[in-house]
Amino acid sequence: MPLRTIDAEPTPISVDPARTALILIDMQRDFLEPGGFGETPGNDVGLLRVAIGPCRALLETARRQPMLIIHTREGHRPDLSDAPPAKVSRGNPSLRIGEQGPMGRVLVRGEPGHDIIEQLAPLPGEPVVDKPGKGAFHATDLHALLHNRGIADLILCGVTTEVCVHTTVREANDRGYRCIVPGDCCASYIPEFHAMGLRMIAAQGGIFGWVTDSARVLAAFG
Ligand code: TIU
Repeated sequence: MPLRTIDAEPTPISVDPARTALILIDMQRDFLEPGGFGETPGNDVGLLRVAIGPCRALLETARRQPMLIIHTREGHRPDLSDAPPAKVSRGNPSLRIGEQGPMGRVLVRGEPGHDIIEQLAPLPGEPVVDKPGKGAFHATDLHALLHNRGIADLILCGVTTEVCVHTTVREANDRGYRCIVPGDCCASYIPEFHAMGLRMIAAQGGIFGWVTDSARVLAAFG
């Protein structure tokens, strides 16, 4: 495939679409809609909705490319056997993981809150990786899926910037993938962490990867 050059910080980056994966991280009702896990510590979940439109634009463009598209979901088995007690017991949330909320049991697989929001619903053939942690590589088969398709570069979108997106970028960087993060396709409950999280990725000559935005990715694939 001809290479596509995406303008980015700290430098432009050229990618082969057939060796690139778009990974949409945890765009789930539990994080983006009221009554889910994201709201339980007192967060304003409305702050994350700005990422939906840009993610959708990238998803539609990626679907026209020979590009692997992967969706992830954070959540636990119904018996919570894969939920570390330290994760379940931390803080003073309005509902704990596994407790019943308006979208079913909080952060539990198979519950309505665990679903990906309808605007970004996976199509048949787009793998969905269920992950028990923040990073999408921890305790999942993501690395195998990428390796089997010869993927070298990742475009990472989703929520939240400094938690699951950042952890996944760090995991991917240590595994040798080049990570490209369109900042407007990510969002956080804590806006200054979003801004700093993006700066951390591109600092020091791109210590974890490249930062761009949806318009510059669309221009490269247009
Ligand atoms: N997906 C993800 O980022 N999980 C979190 O728990 N994020 C928070 O910011 N809480």
